[in-house]
Amino acid sequence: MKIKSKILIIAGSDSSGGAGIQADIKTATCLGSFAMTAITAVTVQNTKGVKSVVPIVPNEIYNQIIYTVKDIQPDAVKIGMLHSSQVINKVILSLKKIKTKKIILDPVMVAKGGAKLISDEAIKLMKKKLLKKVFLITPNIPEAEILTGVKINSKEDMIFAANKLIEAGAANILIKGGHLNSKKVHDIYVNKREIKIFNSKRIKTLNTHGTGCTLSTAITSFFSCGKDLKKSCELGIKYVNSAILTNPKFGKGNGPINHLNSIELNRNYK
Ligand code: PXL
Repeated sequence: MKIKSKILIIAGSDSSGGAGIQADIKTATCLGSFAMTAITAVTVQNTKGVKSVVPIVPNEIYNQIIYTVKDIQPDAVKIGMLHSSQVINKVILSLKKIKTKKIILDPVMVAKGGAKLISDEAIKLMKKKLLKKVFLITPNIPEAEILTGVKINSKEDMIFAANKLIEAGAANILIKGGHLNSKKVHDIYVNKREIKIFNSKRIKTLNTHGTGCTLSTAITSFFSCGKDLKKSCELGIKYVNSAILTNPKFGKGNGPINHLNSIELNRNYK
C-alpha cells in the first residue's frame, strides 16, 4: 500500500500498547496514514490499570509539534491526552503553525480502570478555549456529562448534550454511546445542520482498552485522506467494531483490540 496521508498525533504514551499514542500509531498505519507524534505524557500501565503518569514539560510538547510540522505539514491532527491547562495553552499556540483545519479532539479524561488523566482546571480550559479550535470532538458519555453538566441516560440526552457543546462553540460532535445502558450501541453525530445516529451491535467483552483513542485516530485518518467527516465517523466506527470483534485476548484485565483487522500481509512476506 502507498501512504495516503500524513497525520500528527498529540497524545500520551501507554506502555501496554493498547491505548494512547501506541493505539494511534497502529490505527493510522493500518489505515494508510503516516503518523507523526508529539508525546504529552508517559504512562506506566498494563491491562489491569495505570501505575503512574509522568507529564512531559509543556514547552517540550510545543517543540515536538513545531519542529515536526515545520518540516512535514500534516493533512490532519488528532489530539488525545492533555493533562494540564499549561499543556492545553501550548497546544493551542502550536496549532497556529498548522495549516489544516482538520483537527480532531478526543477529550481524554479517565483511563478504563478509573485513573484520572486530566486536571479539573484543564477540563475548564478545554471547554472554554480548545473546543472552538477543533473541527470534531469525540467524547464518550462520562466525558460529555463532565463537559456539559448534563446527566445522560438516553439518546435524547446525548443529543441535548451535543447541542450544549455546539452552544459552547464546538463545530461537530460525535458522542459515543458505549456507556449507555442500551441493547445496541448508538454513536451520535451532531452539528448545526444535522443529527445522524450510527447503530452498532453491542459486543460483550472486557477487551475494549483503547477504543476511544482508536476511533478518533481512525476518523482522523479517513478524514485526512479526503472522505467527508460523517463518512469518516461511519468508517471509524466500523474499524473499531471489527477490532473489538477480533480482539486478541491479551492480558488479565481490559485487554487491547486488534488494530491489524484492516491488513492483509503481502505474499512477499509470507
Ligand atoms: O483511552 C484513554 C487513554 C488515552 N491516553 C492514554 C491512555 C488512555 C487510557 O488508558 O493511557 C495515554
